[in-house]
Amino acid sequence: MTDLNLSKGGAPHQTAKGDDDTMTTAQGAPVADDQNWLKSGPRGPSLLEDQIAREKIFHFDHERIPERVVHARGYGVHGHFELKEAIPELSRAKIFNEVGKKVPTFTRFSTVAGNKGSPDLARDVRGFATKFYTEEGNWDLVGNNIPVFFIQDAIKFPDLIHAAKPAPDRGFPQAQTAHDNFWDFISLSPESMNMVMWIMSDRTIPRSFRFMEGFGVHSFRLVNAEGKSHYVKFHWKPKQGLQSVVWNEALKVNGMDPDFHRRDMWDSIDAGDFPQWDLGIQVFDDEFADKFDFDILDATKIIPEEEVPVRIIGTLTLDANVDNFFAETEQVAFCTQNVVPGIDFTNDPLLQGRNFSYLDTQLKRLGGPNFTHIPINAPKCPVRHYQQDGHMAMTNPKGRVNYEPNSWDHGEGPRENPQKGFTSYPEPVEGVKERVRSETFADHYSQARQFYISQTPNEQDHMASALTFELSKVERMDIRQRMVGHLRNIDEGLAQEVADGIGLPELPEKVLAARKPIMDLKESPALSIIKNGPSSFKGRKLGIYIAEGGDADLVAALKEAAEAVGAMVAIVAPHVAGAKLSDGKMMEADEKIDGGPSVVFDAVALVMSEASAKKLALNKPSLDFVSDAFAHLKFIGYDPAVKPLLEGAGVASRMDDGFIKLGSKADAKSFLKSCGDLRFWNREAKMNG
Ligand code: HDE
Repeated sequence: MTDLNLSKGGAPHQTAKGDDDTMTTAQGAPVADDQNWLKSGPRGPSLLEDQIAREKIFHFDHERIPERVVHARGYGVHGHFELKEAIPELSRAKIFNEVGKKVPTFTRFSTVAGNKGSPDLARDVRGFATKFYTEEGNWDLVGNNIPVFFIQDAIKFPDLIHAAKPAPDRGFPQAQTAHDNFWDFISLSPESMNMVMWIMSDRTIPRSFRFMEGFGVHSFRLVNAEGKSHYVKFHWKPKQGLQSVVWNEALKVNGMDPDFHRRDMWDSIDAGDFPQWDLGIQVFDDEFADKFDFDILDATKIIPEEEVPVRIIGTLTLDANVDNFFAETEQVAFCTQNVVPGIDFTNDPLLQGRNFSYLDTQLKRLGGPNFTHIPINAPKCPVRHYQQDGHMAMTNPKGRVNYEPNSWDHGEGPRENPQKGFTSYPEPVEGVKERVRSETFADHYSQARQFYISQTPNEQDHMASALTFELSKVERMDIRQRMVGHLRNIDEGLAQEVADGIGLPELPEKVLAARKPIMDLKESPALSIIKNGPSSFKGRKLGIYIAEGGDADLVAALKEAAEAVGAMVAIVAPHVAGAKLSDGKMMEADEKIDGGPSVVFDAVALVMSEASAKKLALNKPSLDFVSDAFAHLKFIGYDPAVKPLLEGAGVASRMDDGFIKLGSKADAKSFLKSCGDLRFWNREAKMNG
């Protein structure tokens, strides 16, 4: 039964049951017919008079607002921050001093380069911006999933972004850096070399937003009640552990499910599996800053965690999806200048420029100065001031006084409060007015090398492949050569591998370094993803490919074992209606094989009869399911009956310890345990060799 009523002319009519569900115009007038424009007779011309249709179309015509100039594609989630350890000795901010109090938050994850409709798994930096609605006003920590940045001075940001985005003449490529303009700019900007190592690593192809770290990037200040300041770098550590995909998988995911990351976030929150991050701080003082090898104001440098440990002080839990994507995710306006008393800026020239840019861009994007009235941006503490009017003013100030000092409302109206109010840290400042880059920013290669040597061999291979892939898309030989010339300052082995990969007959000259690189910085294990993975399959997704005659007990055991470790399960079958298993019962599928490829799962299991496996060995999506899972180093659980499918996919003779035989339902548990390693990395060298 449908509740669809068709009128004489065939137009549908679903009528209201009462007042509560009566449709109205934006002015609140009840609407009698939402299917037909007012006409002069049934076949007559439409009448301009129809105020209801005109209002509806007018609003539709203006539905889009300018997309963000960078970070256009993003996904927002509500949550809360809970302080675990108070730090009054460091900061007077209440958010850092009331242990156990839950401060509401809104976090938006994003890619940087692509347009709003670009695929989620583009190789790109991810934004990780959090708005804390504290009782002392909003604090925005607008960070990335990479702790360093491309450039040292904000004045270069438009150039960087122009070079990364589609070329102005042809309007492509979309959401990728594998093109001449990007590498031209990068190869002419030695300061970006540390960031280049990070973006060519698997950090830029995360498996999920849930499995990424976040970083405030800049050195900020924490200031305590006595006015004493410490420097701080903010870190988000995912409790879920780190995980990325492999490049070939990313390419396929983008085709199969361009919404992969947002869907993953939505699904896990919807399922009650709330991702969490610990907030960590690296705290240091001027004495450390003076003796550190690099300038702490230079955003192209990290402070290794092994040198200044990350102290965990609280936890962010993301526990609610948005009600409305536009109202919340699209309209949220982060501004780096939003800080609360007890948190302050430093002179990092990138941060200083950002403090101008974010406020400025919101004016264009949201259309006026009152974007703080939009619910997602409005502080959740009292707001009192004499700012007024402007486009879309949503508050309704009363009375005759709109200035201060005044004689009307003393004792009631807002007045400055030297004790509670924000005071800037009185850092002494003097100097010659000049456009200059500090000499202390001149080291461009040392930390790039440190990042590279801190990776596992698999990760190093991925970096060489990524550089080779990207530079192979660069048409100009001089740009390719220049890049390899930079790599020689980082690691000769890497430079050689890339040079071979792109077919350079000989290694180009090293690019002249502004300062001699430090070649013996210690490895920092914290920089590797694989060294910081999870120890279980919790929060990951198992795809079970079933077909006619599959062992029903085994499927049930796999589901149970996966759920026991906190993993999600999806049943994939040749038809979405499912398959009849060995118990004669029909098991419904979540996905038809064409829409449920192995690339969207972290591990797969194959459960079907030999006859089904033979049949499916002729089916391309089924073969891809297996051969991709193999190529992407996934753990593959298999019922021995599926041999014909393994043979068809060309993996039967290449089976390794990443294949786990599911001889009986008892094997399900140990399979899920193995899956906790996420990928069978040993396979990779054999694949390439
Ligand atoms: Fe941004 N950046 N940025 N950025 N950025 C924007 O602000 C800018 C930088 C970051 O989910 C814009 O509201 C300049 C570093 C995130 O809404 C814009 C410079 C880091 C987001 C802007 C930087 C970031 C943005 C575009 C160089 C990591 C998305 C729309 C000085 C620490 C926030 C908007 C969201 C967005 C400017 C560099 C992170 C134009 C000038 C470094 C996560 O204002």
